[in-house]
Amino acid sequence: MTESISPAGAPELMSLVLEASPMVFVGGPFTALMDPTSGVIPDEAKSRYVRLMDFFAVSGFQVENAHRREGWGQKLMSPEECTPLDFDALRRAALFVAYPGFPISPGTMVEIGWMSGMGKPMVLLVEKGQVLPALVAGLHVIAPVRYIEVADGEFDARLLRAAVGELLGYTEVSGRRSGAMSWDVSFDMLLRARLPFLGPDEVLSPDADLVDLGLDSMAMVELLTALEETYDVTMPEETLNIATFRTPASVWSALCSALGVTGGPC
Ligand code: 5HM
Repeated sequence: MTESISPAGAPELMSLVLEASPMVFVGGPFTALMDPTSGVIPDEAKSRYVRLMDFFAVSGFQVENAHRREGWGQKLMSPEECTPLDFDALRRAALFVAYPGFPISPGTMVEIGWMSGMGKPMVLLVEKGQVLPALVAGLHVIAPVRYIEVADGEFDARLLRAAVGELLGYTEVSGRRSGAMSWDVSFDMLLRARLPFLGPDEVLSPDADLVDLGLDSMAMVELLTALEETYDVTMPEETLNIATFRTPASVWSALCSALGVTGGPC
């Protein structure tokens, strides 16, 4: 007998899920992108940041970004306002992802310095052919940094996912973190972000009880939407029940069936 999933009735649990989600701060050039007449960041540049933020939001991260906070230039803050806000956000962030800027963004350099000083992970999206300042190019020797090449700011989602997975300790194929089952890093990220009672260093076993780990009905619906968006798939009606969401293995196998992958790890 299967119970259907309803998002209703769990708003307080929703805030628990949100609190448990890791936060990513998205940085990059600001001043140099502002139109000199209007003071606003043009749509093309804005859409790159939005795509990057959407990538993380769909993976279950909370996303902070100063460009959006400051209305893309329309609500520009003073240096005394934005500096402590950014510093505080980076202190809380699990991850910093930024375009160093091409040409280099002075503010982003400061943020990179703060983050590496705190020993926290970051991904830098470096324009193809760009030569980074020496202390940024050499940062990976002293801090957890991954560099990803981009073309006109466009990033490869697979590379970014793999870099984030490495930095935050998720694994592309299981074994190290996910027990005996092979699932990919997106799945790991999407699921973990919704398990408030699973510690960041704990192994996510394929037969773990997801409800015990904090997956409530609201989070199940969110997870379903995130899986469908990330894997570009529609989960069949018959899989939308509590049994599917009982363990990582059952969710993964429903996803594999929806993707049409059978006979071995998907
Ligand atoms: O120097 P530049 O403006 O490119 O610095 C960009 C970085 O500084 C962004 O990552 C953003 O987080 C921060 N910043 C901010 O928060 C920069 C400005 C500059 O006007 C701002 N708020 N107003």
